[in-house]
Amino acid sequence: MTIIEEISEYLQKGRAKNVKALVQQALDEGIDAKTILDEGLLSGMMTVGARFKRNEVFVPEVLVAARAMNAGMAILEPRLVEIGNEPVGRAVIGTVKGDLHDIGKNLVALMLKGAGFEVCDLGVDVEPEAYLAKAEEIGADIIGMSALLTTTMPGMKNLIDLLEEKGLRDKYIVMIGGAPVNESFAQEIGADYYTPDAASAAETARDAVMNRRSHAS
Ligand code: B1M
Repeated sequence: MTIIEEISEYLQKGRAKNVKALVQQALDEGIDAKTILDEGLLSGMMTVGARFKRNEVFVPEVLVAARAMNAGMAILEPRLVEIGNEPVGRAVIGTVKGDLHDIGKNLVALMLKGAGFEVCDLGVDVEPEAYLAKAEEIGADIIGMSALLTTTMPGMKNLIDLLEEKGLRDKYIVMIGGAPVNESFAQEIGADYYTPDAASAAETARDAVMNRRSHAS
C-alpha cells in the first residue's frame, strides 16, 4: 500500500493521529501537497460519504473521519496556501430562520469540505439577508439551506425571493435539504437542487459547479 493509500485508509477509520503523521511523512518524502489532498484526504472522505449514503457507516463514523481529515488538513494547509491551491468552489451554508437543528447541516458542511469546497457555515437561525450578505462577501458559488421543521421550510423560499428581488437569482446555485424537504418542494420554490443526504449534497455541489464552469468557458 502506498503512503497516499494509507492516508485515505486511516482517514476512513477516523485515526487522526496516524493521518497527521502520514501527511507530514508524505510531505517530507517530497510528495506534492495537491496529490496528498486529492488522492489521500479527499478521496478518503468521499469514500466515507459514499458508505454513509449506503448506510454502511453512520453519523459518529463520519464525524471521526472528519476529525481525521481536519488533522491532516492542519499539516497540509500552509503548503496548499504556498502553492495557491484553489478550492473546487465556495459555499455558504446554514439552517434557516427559526430552526435550531444543526446536526444534518453540520454533516453537509463536512462533506462539502471533504469534496474540496471552502465552506462558510453560518450556523442556525439564519435570516435570508445573512445568507446573501455572506455569499456576496466570499464570492460563493453555492448557497445551501437546511430545515428540519415544516414551519421553517418557507424560509427557504424567502431567500429565493430575495435573490430574485435583487436580480441575483442566477448568480448562485441554491441547494436545499433536511428531513421534511423533498424534490417537489424544491421545484415549487425554485431551488436548483434538493438532495436527501450529506454525501449526495457534496457530489451534487461538485457536479453543479463543474457544469457551470464548463458552460461559462
Ligand atoms: Co427537533 N424536531 N425539535 N430537536 N428533532 C424533529 C425535526 C421532529 C421531526 C421530531 C418529531 O416530532 N418526530 C420534529 C419536527 C416536526 C415537524 O416539523 N414536522 C421536531 C420538533 C417538533 C422540535 C421542537 C419544535 C420541539 C419542541 O421544542 N417542542 C424543537 C424546535 C427547536 C427549533 O428548531 N426552533 C426541537 C428541538 C430539537 C433539539 C434542540 C432537542 C434537537 C436538535 C439538536 C441539534 O440539532 N443541535 C432536536 C433533534 C435532535 C431532533 C431529531 C430527533 C433528530 C434530528 C437530527 O439531527 N437528525 C428530529 C427527529 C428526526 O428527524 N427523526 C427532530 C439526524 C441528522 C443527521 O439528520 O438533520 O435530517 P437530518 O440531516 C440529514 C438529511 O436531512 C440531509 O443530510 C443529513 C445527513 O445526511 N440534510 C441536507 C440536512 N440538511 C441538508 C441540507 C442540504 C442537503 C441535505 O443541502 C443544503
